[in-house]
Amino acid sequence: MTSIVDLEAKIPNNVGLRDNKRLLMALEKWQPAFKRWWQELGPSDFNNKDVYLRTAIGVGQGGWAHFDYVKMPDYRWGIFLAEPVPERKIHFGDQLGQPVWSEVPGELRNRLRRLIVTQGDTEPASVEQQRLLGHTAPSLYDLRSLFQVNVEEGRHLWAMVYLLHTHFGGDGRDEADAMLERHSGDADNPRILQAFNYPIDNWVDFFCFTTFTDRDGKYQLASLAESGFDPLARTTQFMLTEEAYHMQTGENGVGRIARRAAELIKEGKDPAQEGAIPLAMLQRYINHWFSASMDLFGGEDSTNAAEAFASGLKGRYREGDGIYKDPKALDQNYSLQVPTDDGRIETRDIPLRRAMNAVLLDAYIADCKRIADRWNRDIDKLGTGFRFSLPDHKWNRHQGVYAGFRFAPSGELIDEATWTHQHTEWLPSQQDRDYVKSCMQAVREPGKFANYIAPPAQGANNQPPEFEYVKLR
Ligand code: BYC
Repeated sequence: MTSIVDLEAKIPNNVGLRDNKRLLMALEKWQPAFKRWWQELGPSDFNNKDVYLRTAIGVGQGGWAHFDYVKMPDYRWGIFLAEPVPERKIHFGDQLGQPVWSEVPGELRNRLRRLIVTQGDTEPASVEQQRLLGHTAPSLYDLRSLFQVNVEEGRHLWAMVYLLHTHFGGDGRDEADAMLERHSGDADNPRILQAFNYPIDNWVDFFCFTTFTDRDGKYQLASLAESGFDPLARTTQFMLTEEAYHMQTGENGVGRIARRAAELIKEGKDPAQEGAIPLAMLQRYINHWFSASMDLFGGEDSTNAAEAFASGLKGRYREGDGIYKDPKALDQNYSLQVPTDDGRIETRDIPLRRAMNAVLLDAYIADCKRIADRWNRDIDKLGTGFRFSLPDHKWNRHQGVYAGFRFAPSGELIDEATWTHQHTEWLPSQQDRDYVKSCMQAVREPGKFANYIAPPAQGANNQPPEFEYVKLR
């Protein structure tokens, strides 16, 4: 059973919108609000330029996307769900082996809606955070990457809005409207999760965000792709296809900034005198975004997470690959390091189900370590002697069991005075921010790059780096 892709429709889709007039009308009513939001809070000032963009046109392996020049407001934001798996069964939690649901079970309605709203809220949030970045892009190649990420985050919002409209009636429509009413950093009506309220006004933040925060997106989407609620599983599965490019943009971007600094060091120059980013400064940005992104996993000991797992809504990373011994996760414990009020760390065993956020976070941290290793291998070749490291998972946390305690990046519990004295060595200081801002000069000639970033190893869609990725004239 393969779905029919309708690319001619006002809203391209493979969910049979044409045959569901009520839903179609509701979504077509939401569409102008989305377009208004894009004009007002999406990328500023580049909406009349031709950008070489990838557009999702189906869900088949290999040929799912089309590349061409398009003006961003004309981007064809569509609704695409991965192909259904016939006879799919819930493969974890209390309802193991039961058929998956195509409609929302009444008793899970609130919990599911909350998960979908939280996921959906991050998508427009990130576009808002990045709206001014186009003005300082270090190359046309990078400008295109930014806009590619932005339009696809817009499509991911559509993916969640589709679920809300289809499965949650009037409440869902209200939630879809609210997605465009909360705004990143708004004092009265901010985005739900804190990492999405920090402004991203320079490219060092952008590349760290796409490395670490988009990677949280990968892990959250992957665990929702295990869901017993089949429409959510199929939607998030397809979102992951696009998400891979966002993370690559980040990993390559940080790697290219590091490589440029390393090249200058090898030439006997000081990156700080050349408008490039010193490696120790880059490390502080990495520290900030890695720790802020760990907070997005929620508390390590969480009854919400236990219930989401037990009810079959949210599984573990790659649960469906059968890599966990017990798909019910019963009768097992997770050893959690917990700080005590008298200044010690003790190991406490908690039921595995309550540790589902921590289990997902562990997989995320291992992935981030592989990325840092790749950056290190690259700069090692230039002989800088510098090594990036990731701070301990307890460091600088504002959610979960470590919030409210002070740790050194090594994971050692420290007192407030030590933190006050040393935190500017660990996190970007105002001086760092001013310096990074001073490096953000726009470069708009095809094939040229700002002095703080090396060219990419290859261009987008097999085009060369000097391709005219955005037509600015
Ligand atoms: N900030 O039981 P707890 C992406 C709240 S990124 C503020 O410890 P739970 C993307 C929590 O809501 C991926 N509040 O954790 C990336 C709860 O409130 P209530 C986004 C927080 O609920 C880049 C209370 O604290 N997707 O896609 O198990 C660009 C206790 O919570 C935070 C998702 O997040 C926080 N950081 O887990 C574009 C997936 N953490 O109920 C896109 C959907 C916790 O007591 N969301 N709280 O009022 C979820 O699975 C869960 O909501 C969370 C939290 C993992 C976020």
